[in-house]
Amino acid sequence: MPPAAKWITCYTAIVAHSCNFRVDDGRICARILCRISRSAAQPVQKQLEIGHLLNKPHAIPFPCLRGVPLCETARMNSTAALTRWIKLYAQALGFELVGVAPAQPPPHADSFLLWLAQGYGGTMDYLERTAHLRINPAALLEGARSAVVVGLNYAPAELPDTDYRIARYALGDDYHLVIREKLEMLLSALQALVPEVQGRICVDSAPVLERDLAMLAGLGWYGKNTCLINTPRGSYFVIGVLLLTLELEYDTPAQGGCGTCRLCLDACPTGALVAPYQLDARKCISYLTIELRGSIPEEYRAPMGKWLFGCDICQEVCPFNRPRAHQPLRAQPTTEPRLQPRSLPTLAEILQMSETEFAERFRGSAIKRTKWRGLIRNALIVAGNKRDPTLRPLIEQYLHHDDPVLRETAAWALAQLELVEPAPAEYRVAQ
Ligand code: B12
Ligand code: SF4
Ligand code: SF4
Repeated sequence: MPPAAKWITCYTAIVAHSCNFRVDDGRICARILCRISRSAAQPVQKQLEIGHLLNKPHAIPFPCLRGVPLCETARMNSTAALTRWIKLYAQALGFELVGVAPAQPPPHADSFLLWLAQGYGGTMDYLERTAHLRINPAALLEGARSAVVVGLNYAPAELPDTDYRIARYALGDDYHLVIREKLEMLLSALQALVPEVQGRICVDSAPVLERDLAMLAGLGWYGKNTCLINTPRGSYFVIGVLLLTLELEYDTPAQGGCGTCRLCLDACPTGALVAPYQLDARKCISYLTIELRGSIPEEYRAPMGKWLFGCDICQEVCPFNRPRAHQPLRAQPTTEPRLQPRSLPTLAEILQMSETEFAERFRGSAIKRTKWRGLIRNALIVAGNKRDPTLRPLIEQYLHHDDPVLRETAAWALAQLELVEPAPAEYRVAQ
C-alpha cells in the first residue's frame, strides 16, 4: 500500500501567491491547486492537473513557481527533485548562484586555524571564539546534512560620484538583511513541502566558513586575493548559507585558478596580501575601516587614500571582474532592487553629521557596522589625504572632541593639510 498522500500549503511570498502541493512518498506535485491573486481584491482560482503539464513540458503556467518546471521534477526521485526545486526556487528569489554541499567540516579548516594562530585576524576575536563551530557546520544545526549556498551579485551599474570611496557591497541595503529575508522565504516554502525539515540560515550571523562551503558547492574557487571567484561572473557576489537536515544531491567543488597572475598582490596599497591566499587582516583597509574600533595605525592612513568604508582594489584589478566578449556576465550590474546604490552624502556632510543623523541616514545599510565614531574617524583620514583646505574647519571641530581617537585622527588630518607635497595620486587623476 503506498503511504497516504497529504496536502500541504506553501506561501510563496515572492509573488504573493499560494499553492498546495501534494507530497507522496518519493514524488511531489501529482496535482497542484494554484490560487493566483494578482490583486488582493480579485483572487483567481485555478486547478491544474499534472498530467496536463506532462504533455506540455514547456508550458508551465505557474506564476507562483516561476521557472520551476514541476512537470520535470515530478518525474524524478525526491532527492533529485527537491534539490532541483530548491535551486530553481533560489534562482526565482534572485540568487544568481546556488549550489549544494555536504554539511561537513570545510576543507580549509586547518588553514583557517593557522591563520588565527598567526594573529592575522587582529581584533576580530569572534572568529577565534567560534572557531570550533566554523570548522564543523553540523554543530550549528543538529542533524545537518546539507548546505545550500547562494551567491548574490552586488556590482553596481556605475560607481557613485562621491569624493571618497565605499566598497561596492555596501552601496545599497545591508546584504545580510536581503539574503536572510530571501533564505527565510526559501526555508518556509521548503518546510511546506517537507514539514519535518529543519534549517538554519547563516549570513555572517552564524559562524560558518562561508567561502569554503561555497567553494564545495561549486560557486567559485579561491583567488590569490582570498575572494571566491566564479569564472563566468567574477567575485562581486556575497554569500549566504542555509543548513538543512535534508539529504540533497551535492555539486562538485568549483575548479579554477589564477595561474601566474598576481595583480592583486601587487596592487594592494597596504601589503595586506602577504602571500597568495594569505590576507593579514590587520593591514587590510576593509578591516581597518570597518572592524577596527580604535585608532588606525598611522602607516596605513596615507595608503587608505579615498577609501572611507571597505576596499575593492584587489577585486578591481582582477581580470575575472572585467567583462569579455566570451564572458559578458562579469561585473554585470545587480538586478536586486535593494542592492542598488543609495544616495550618499559628501565628505563635508559626513564630517558634519550628528550621531542621530548617522543612524537615520544609514539605517538598513552595512555602513552602520562601523558606527558613527568609526565613520568620522575614517572621514578625517580621507579628508587628510585629500588635502583640501576648505575642509579645515570641519576637521578642527574634532580637535577637542571627547573621543581621544577622533582628537588624535583630527590632529593627524590637519597635519596632512600642512604638507607641501601634492595630494596622493588618486586625488589628482580623475577616476
Ligand atoms: C572576517 C572577514 C573579513 C575580514 C578578513 C578577510 C579574509 N580574507 O578572511 C576582512 C574585514 C578583512 C574582510 C574583508 C572583505 N570581505 Co569579508 N568576511 C569575513 C568573514 C566574516 C569571515 C572570513 C574568514 O573566516 N576569514 C578567515 C580566513 C582564514 O579565511 P580566508 O581568507 O577565506 O582564507 C581561506 C583561504 O585563504 C583558503 N586557503 C588557505 N590557503 C590556501 C591555499 C590555496 C592554494 C587555496 C586555493 C586556498 C587557501 O583557506 C582559508 C580558510 O578558509 C566572511 C563571512 C564568513 N562567515 O565566512 C566574510 C566574507 C569572506 N567577506 C566578504 C567580502 C565581500 C569582503 C570584502 C570584499 C568587503 C570589502 N569590499 O571591503 C573584503 C575582501 C577582502 C579580501 N581580499 O578578502 C564575502 C566574500 C565574498 C566572496 N565572493 O569571496 C564574505 C564571504 C561575506 C559574505 N557573506 O559574502 N572580511
Ligand atoms: S581589500 Fe584592499 S587593503 Fe584589503 S587586501 Fe584587498 S586591496 Fe588590500
Ligand atoms: S588579480 Fe589575478 S591573482 Fe589576484 S585573484 Fe584575480 S586572477 Fe587571481
